[in-house]
Amino acid sequence: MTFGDTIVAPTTPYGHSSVAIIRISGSDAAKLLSKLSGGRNFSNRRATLSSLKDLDGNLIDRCLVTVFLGPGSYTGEDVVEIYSHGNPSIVEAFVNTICDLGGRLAEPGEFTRRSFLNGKIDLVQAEAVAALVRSKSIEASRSQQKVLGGSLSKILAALQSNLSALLSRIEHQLDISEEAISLSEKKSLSNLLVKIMSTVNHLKSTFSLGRLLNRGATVVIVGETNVGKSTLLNCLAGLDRAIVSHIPGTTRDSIEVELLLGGVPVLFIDTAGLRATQDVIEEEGVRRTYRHIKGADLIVSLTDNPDKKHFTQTGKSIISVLNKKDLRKKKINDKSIIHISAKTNTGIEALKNRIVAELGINKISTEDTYLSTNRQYRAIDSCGSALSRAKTFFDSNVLDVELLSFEIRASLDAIDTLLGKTSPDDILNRVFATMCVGK
Ligand SMILES: Nc1nc2c(ncn2[C@@H]2O[C@H](COP(=O)(O)OP(=O)(O)OP(=O)(O)O)[C@@H](O)[C@H]2O)c(=O)[nH]1
Ligand SMILES: [Mg+2]
Repeated sequence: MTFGDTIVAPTTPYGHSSVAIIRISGSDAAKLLSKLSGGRNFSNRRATLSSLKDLDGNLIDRCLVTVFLGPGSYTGEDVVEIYSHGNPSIVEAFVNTICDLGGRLAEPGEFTRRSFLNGKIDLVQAEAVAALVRSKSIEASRSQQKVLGGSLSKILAALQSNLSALLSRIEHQLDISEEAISLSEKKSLSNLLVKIMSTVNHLKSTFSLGRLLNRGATVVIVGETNVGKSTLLNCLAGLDRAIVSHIPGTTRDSIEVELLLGGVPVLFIDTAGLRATQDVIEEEGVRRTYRHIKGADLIVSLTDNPDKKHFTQTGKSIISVLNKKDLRKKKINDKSIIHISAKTNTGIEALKNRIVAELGINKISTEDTYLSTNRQYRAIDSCGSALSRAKTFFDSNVLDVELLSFEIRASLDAIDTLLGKTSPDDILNRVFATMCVGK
């Protein structure tokens, strides 16, 4: 399949670098290269040093070029990659000349979109390409590599095959007669449905870890003024990020630092200390603290005195931490509280371990396959809902085979949407628009 026009875009970011890559894809890609190189022939998949010139015959760059003939290319069409010197003027001259010769500047994600439309990858693999480029840790990128390699597609294909087998057995019953369904067949169909439901439920449950790995988590440090929140943030970050002082109410604006814990980007937010105040700026700071608490995945509640109460809020995970251990001689035997000294860097590893456990980061394995986008989660959720409705038919006295068949079809449709087989254009646009130009 080809899309009529030939697209071009730099695939490397704008700026000065040792090498920049310009990618061309489409039926005219090889022809355009031939014009740039003065009619030279290029072998498939062989990097060739070549002098490439503009329409006036002026040299743009002497650089490597590789041709990937379709369908064995990224997009499935003829693709040319030019590895030029990494200078924006050179890149611009290439893109302009190629457009003058009949190419068109690619839209964001258009190369990957062509790959999808040519059946080289499905939609979950296309999403993995976008996530791979955005991932903030090697663990997250490994996990997306697995999906790009087809791990999620394989699970979905097995699910489709089991659902299709179930559907054909149900429709066979429809062909015979509704009353004719035997008890043993009913039981066998119900068992198969339950088995499929457990796969779907498991897949659905992977989203929380997939989201954590790919999007990260937010930890908010909360407590009264002067307990050492900013000192703790600096200690965790290993740098002098927030102002620390003995004056209560030092921090007003929230201060954020992102750290990688077990491959997960964790955003730590140091907040204004909680207290009643007449100072309007500090009051705004406290308001912001409560706003951050609302959006937090986890709260680190800090005090500096064992007699003071910890911050509590229902519906939020909270780790209680007692700071300034260096100032206390008496040992405190409360195991539910983590004792630290942010000033002397004591107990910080234990606190990090607790944060890792509380967020579930220690449950992440790059061997596992996770759902990682809202779109994937919603599709699997609607597949599971259709199957749950189907299950209620088995639980009733009279099995309505027609309605049962309708729900199984609905669950299959949800998987088709997930793989992009029946996804409307606006969904495709949303998936590919998140990518960079040149991807
Ligand atoms: N001895 C000791 N002092 C600490 C420790 N942690 C913080 N401090 C001191 O406590 C004071 C307050 O520290 P901050 O980190 O500014 O406290 P805060 O909770 O951010 O205070 P606000 O911004 O006012 O809400 C400073 O003088 C710190 O040096 C600790 O572990 N041991
Ligand atoms: Mg502070």
